[in-house]
Amino acid sequence: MTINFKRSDFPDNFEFGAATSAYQIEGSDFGGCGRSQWDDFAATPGNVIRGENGARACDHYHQWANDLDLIKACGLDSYRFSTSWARVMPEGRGQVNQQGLDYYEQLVDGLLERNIKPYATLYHWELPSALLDLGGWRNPDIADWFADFTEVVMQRIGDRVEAAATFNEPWCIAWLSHFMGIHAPGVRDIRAATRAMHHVLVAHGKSIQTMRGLGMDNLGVVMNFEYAQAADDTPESERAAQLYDGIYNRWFLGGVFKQAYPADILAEVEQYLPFNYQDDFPTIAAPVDWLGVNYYTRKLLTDDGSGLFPYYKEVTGPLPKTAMEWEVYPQGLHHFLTWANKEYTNGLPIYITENGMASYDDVKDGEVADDMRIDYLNQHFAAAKQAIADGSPIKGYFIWSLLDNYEWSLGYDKRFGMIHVDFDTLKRTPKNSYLALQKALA
Ligand code: IFM
Repeated sequence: MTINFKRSDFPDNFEFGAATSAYQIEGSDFGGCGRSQWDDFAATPGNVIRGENGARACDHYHQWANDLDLIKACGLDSYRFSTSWARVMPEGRGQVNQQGLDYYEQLVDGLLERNIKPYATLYHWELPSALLDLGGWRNPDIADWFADFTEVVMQRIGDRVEAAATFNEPWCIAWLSHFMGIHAPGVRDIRAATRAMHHVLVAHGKSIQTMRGLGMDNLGVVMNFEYAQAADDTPESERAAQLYDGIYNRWFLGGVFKQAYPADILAEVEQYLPFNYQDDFPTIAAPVDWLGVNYYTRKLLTDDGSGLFPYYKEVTGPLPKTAMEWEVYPQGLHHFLTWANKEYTNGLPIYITENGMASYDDVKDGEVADDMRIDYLNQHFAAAKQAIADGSPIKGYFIWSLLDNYEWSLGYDKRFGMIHVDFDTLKRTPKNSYLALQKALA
């Protein structure tokens, strides 16, 4: 099976890239990295499959040069990585681990030497445990702690990154982790979730202001989106889909681009927000230069019968599914790329900062035949191409992920990489999707 798009199908200077995150690949046991909420969450029985953690992960901390060579050999233009707060500031505040900064500096320089553009994301979920002790995302002071972390990192690498994002997926940081309890810190509490939904945006704004103060530009934020559809035509299911959409897709965009939270969600959660939360909107809406869109799937929703907000539950859909049990629905990507531009970003550059799929790949005779991934990428690149034709300023596409890696509470089984990683030997084997992309980009 082949990749059926070419560079010339996309505008000049369109960035073809791959993405990863620190905790999922680096190995948190190395280089003076501090403990993070994910180390503690994984050490608590029942949270993560087989109690797996990111202590070694892909050992990228030691194998980064080889991994960057693989990015180069694929013909990619850019690489999206994240910086671990716990690696750079093991206690979250105060003392800086110089080894951690040296590590990110050599990574950025290694990319530039290979003519690959570095796209940095400051936070992809490894909150230092010491800050969780202080309430983590529930504590309003976290916005200033995060601004300090931003300054420490960007004073070192800010002059050399092509672009920087504050957060990866505020919905996951707040809702998935503080309402659903599926990700660290595993809290299930509406007040905690609502406060986290607000504080993460204040932290975003302060981080943007900090980077501007350092003279940086090309700054953005990476949000995730899921296409929400009613499972049937009852008003209850329509309401379920609307509320899912509001929490997932409209809350964070609303804060950053409209200085307002969506009225339907606010009506339910305003009581949990901090007093005078509106005063934070000018900070939250500090101007950004681009939006990152992470997209994977759609969800079908219906009423959960609980009588409690958010009143919804998911229903299994009929479409083909990936190993995550996520339906393949490329129309959703086209929707978000056009809708976000029209309703929120009004012509600002948009990057697809994550898209890809998990499968149960294995190596047979040196080959990993991941046809479904090639097909998935063909369908989603076609959706992006259509969004460009429809007038959206889509500037690049980062495939999730470069390497098989730690899929959080699902451990190491769900393989998202274009490169297979044997988690015993750490051997890397480019899958057929990598080889097909290499050919298409040549
Ligand atoms: O692996 C994650 C990543 O950390 C954030 N976005 C979704 C990916 C797949 O679940």
